Amino acid sequence: MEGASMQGGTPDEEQGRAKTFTGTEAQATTGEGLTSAKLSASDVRQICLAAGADDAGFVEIGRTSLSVERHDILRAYPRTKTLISLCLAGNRESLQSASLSVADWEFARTSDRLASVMECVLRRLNALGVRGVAVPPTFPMDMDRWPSKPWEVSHKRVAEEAGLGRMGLHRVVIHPILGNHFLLATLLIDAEVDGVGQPLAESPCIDCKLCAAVCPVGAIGQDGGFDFMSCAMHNYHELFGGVQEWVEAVAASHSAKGYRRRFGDSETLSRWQSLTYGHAYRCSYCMAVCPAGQDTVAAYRRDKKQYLREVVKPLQGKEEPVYVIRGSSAEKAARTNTCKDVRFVRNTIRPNSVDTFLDGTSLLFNPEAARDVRLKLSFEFTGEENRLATIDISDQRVQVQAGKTNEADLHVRVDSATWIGIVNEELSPLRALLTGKMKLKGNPAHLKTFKRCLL
Ligand code: B12
Repeated sequence: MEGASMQGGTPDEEQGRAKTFTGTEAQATTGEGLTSAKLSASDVRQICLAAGADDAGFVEIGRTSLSVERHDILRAYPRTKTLISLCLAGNRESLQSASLSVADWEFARTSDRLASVMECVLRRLNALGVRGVAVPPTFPMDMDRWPSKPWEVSHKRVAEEAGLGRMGLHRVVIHPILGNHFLLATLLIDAEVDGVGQPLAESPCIDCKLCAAVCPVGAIGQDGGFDFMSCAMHNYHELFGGVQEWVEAVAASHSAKGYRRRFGDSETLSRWQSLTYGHAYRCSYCMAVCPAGQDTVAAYRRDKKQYLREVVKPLQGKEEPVYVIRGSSAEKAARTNTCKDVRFVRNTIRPNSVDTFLDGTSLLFNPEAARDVRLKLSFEFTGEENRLATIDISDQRVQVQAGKTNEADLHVRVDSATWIGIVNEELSPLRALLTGKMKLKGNPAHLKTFKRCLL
């Protein structure tokens, strides 16, 4: 198919080939959608910029690198042919502020503005006969899918594929000009776009490692690893990282005094505020300090000491609670900064099936607890989910593989629902053994060791 411009361009082609619409012609087609025509990337980009976006890029639905996303994208909008990645900058200085309320308010306002941009772009495309949907920038997500990934589309992946930027060491997307102080969103539309983007050849990350240095829970590895749990437990403390624990603690408290032993007044009020005024992140320091991108890097390079003094030190020196799981690498990192008040939380990301248990094991693995552990477990799950799996722990790493092995330290044959009950501490392993729901070959103490290696 040939490309076509919305501003006139080539005349109509023979049936089945690309058709060119002027605004007026296209308006007449709004009900049906403009599924057989290609839009010009520069025209759609102009629409996005006019609607207020700072940049926009396009990816076709068939892109191989989107294969992990495709099922969810098509679930959200089955007629998707193109993904439009939109990026909207927040006010950099607000996002760098050591005041959580200033930074959080900026995130909330930027997210609202982004929603308006998406609405505006969709309306203009609708007028041209193009239909589509807007995927929320942040929340709401589809919590019915919890504990599997609840977000519909990974805006970072789409932005990278559209050529808007690349994820830096901190896994936040950096735009070569705007830096990283922006939010992303994705529109799914039913028309093809002529001139899709391609990933940038070079990363705008300047490898300064300030993001790793400022992270209060050590979630950003110097080698590019990212510790999802450490970040989520602290940063998302008022969100899915901590809300379940809070509700369960309220339910388990026998008195106001008992509740107050767990939660300070400021923590209760912080939750009220987050529930009332929109979710509050507890941290975005990695994004705050990132000097990459043409708009910011000059100031950093001009005077690194001043940049550190003005942008990095206020965040490192801020006295605040930092939420960590006891015995985790996050606790170890948080304790290196005496300005931070280490507060303990429990992991409440609980698997609800063998599949989510196996998928989640690497995220919930605690390398700190796995020092000196070398253990291979072979699982045969029976009942509702029939699965074979091998979990191998060595050198403070975990590997989960499909299939059994004869060389395991412990062989576990267990009813799948019973296993999930055991993992979530709702069923006793002893009872499972006595009732024959679980059978072990090898030293049963290995089960305890394995459990200890998970957060
Ligand atoms: C999940 C999520 C988080 C998680 C995980 C972060 C991450 N690195 O993926 C947590 C809670 C830690 C988080 C924190 C933050 N986030 Co966030 N987050 C998302 C979300 C919903 C999806 C991210 C994603 O695509 N992950 C998957 C892949 C692509 O990323 P990854 O780095 O390779 O994956 C890691 C984890 O996600 C995890 N993981 C991978 N798959 C799965 C599956 C499941 C089930 C789980 C639980 C985890 C998990 O393991 C990976 C390696 O450790 C997006 C919104 C969206 N719908 O896209 C916003 C988004 C990425 N977040 C954003 C922001 C701004 C933040 C914060 C600064 C906090 C804040 N104020 O909002 C911090 C920054 C932390 C950081 N350094 O990444 C922005 C980033 C904008 C940009 N310029 O890139 C986004 C795009 C929201 C938006 N609309 O703009 N976030």
